[in-house]
Amino acid sequence: MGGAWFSKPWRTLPEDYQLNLNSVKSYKPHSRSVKHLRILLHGQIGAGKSSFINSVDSLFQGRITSRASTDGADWNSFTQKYTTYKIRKSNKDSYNFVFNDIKGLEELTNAESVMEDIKCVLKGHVRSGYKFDSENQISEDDDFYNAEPTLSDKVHVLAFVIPADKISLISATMQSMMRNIRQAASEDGIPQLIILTKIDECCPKVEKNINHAHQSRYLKEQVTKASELLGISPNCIFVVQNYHTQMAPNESMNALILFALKQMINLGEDYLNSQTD
Ligand SMILES: Nc1nc2c(ncn2[C@@H]2O[C@H](COP(=O)(O)OP(=O)(O)OP(=O)(O)O)[C@@H](O)[C@H]2O)c(=O)[nH]1
Ligand SMILES: [Mg+2]
Repeated sequence: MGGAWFSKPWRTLPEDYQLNLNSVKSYKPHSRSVKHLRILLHGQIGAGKSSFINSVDSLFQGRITSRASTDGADWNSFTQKYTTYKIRKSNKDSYNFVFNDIKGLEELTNAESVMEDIKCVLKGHVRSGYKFDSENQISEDDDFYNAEPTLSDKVHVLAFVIPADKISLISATMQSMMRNIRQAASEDGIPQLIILTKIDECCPKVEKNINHAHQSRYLKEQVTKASELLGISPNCIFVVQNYHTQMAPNESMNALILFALKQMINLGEDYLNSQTD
C-alpha cells in the first residue's frame, strides 16, 4: 500500500471551506413537505458508518463527539438498531439533514432478511428504534413498521461506506449483496454515492498529512476500483478519514468530510425535487 504520488492533485476541493460550510448549515429542503433530508449509511460491518456520523457531528459541534457508538472488533455488527441522528445546531434546533445508521452487512448470518430490512428502510417502512433481527425481516405487524410512509420517512440518498484499504478484499457474495441493494435504491430513483473511509490506514503519507489525500495514486486507484465494484461514477466517490484518535477536529479532515456531505445534500435535494415536482 502507499505507493506513488501525483505532483498535482487528481481532485481539487472547493477553495472556500467557510462558504461551503455556511451553505450546508443553511440548507433547507425546497420541498415544503420535508423538514429533514434523510441520508442512509450502509456497508459492511466495521466500515466506519457510525464513525462517519460522529465525524460530521464533530465538525459541526467543533469538538469530538461520539453519539453513534463505534467499535473496533469487527466480528459482529456493532450497530444493531435503526437509529436517526440529527446534528444539533443549538439547544432547540438541528440542521435540516439527518443520518440513519443501520446494522452492517455480513455474510455469515441470514443476510437475506437484513437485505430485505434495508429495502424496507429505503422505502420508509421502518421506524427509528427498530432492532434488526438477523433471523427474521421486519413484519408488517411490528410496532416499528410504518405501513404508509410519507416522502419524509423515505431515504433520500444512499451512501455506501467502504474502507479504502479493503476494496480488493470484498468477496463476490458481499459484492452481489451491495449491488442488490444498489439496484433496489435505483428502482426507487434514490441517488447513491460511496464514502471510502480509513484513508489514513492505507497511506503513511496521508496519515502524516491528510492534505495529500488527493495526490495518492493508491487512493485514486481505489476510487476506480470502487466505481467498478458498484457501477457508481468516480465523481460520486469520496475519500475521508474519520475522527478516531484525534482530540479535536481540524480543518483538513473537516474539508474532506464536508465535501462528501455537500454532495450527499446536493444529490438528495435533486431526488426530493424529482418527487415533488
Ligand atoms: N484508522 C481509521 N479507523 C477508523 C476510521 N473510521 C472508522 N474507524 C475505526 O473502525 C472501527 C469500526 O468503525 P464503526 O464506525 O463502528 O463501523 P460501522 O460501519 O459503524 O460498523 P457496524 O456498526 O459494526 O456495522 C472503529 O474502531 C473505528 O474507530 C478511519 O477513517 N480511520
Ligand atoms: Mg455502526
